[in-house]
Amino acid sequence: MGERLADGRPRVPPGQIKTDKFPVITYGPTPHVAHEDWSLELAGLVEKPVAISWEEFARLPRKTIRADFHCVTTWSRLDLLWEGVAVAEVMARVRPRAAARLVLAHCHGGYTTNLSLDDFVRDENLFAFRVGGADLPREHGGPVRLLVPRLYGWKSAKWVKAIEFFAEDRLGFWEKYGYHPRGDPWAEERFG
Ligand SMILES: Nc1nc2c(c(=O)[nH]1)N[C@H]1C(S)=C(S)[C@@H](COP(=O)(O)O)O[C@H]1N2
Ligand SMILES: [Mo]
Repeated sequence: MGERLADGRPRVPPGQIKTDKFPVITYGPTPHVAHEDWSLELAGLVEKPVAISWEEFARLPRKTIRADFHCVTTWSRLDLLWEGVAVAEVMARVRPRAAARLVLAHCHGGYTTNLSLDDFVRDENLFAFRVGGADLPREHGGPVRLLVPRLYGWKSAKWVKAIEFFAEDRLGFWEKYGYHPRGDPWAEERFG
């Protein structure tokens, strides 16, 4: 009876409970990042590092997606409407070296999370700056956060400021504390 996704996966992953709220889950204080102080750096194993200022970023083509958000603490918020710049659009501005296999997303405040290159470049992924028709609230990662709806919420790095490309495995903040390196909600990859 539960709703299913196009590929047959249950819409709500195992062990998750639907909520109508959008809880805030942040480790540590909420950083203040003004738009004019925000930029996105693409660095590490790339042919040429780049930094995209807010001004440039705001002129890139935008995309809106409807997505469900699954936190490993077992809440799932369905049907959030996000607006941002597709990861693919940002990736058109940088050439990772052939050896690059994964990225580490770096955030204001020091949080990090790792993603395989394949998980990072998924079609639906955004550098999001609006949610539910309004500017992304600061507590939800404004001015800009990464959105990776296919994986648990801890991969959706708030106040993202840099993407660093690597050849060998690197672990982010929660992954070092024992969270699963990938975090697929349908495989219940909660802990590593
Ligand atoms: N910079 C940063 N990003 C973060 C976190 C954090 O503590 N700091 N928490 C993660 C976790 S565990 C989750 S579930 C989601 C929660 O996003 P929300 O607060 O917008 O619901 O953000 C993720 N991104
Ligand atoms: Mo989370």
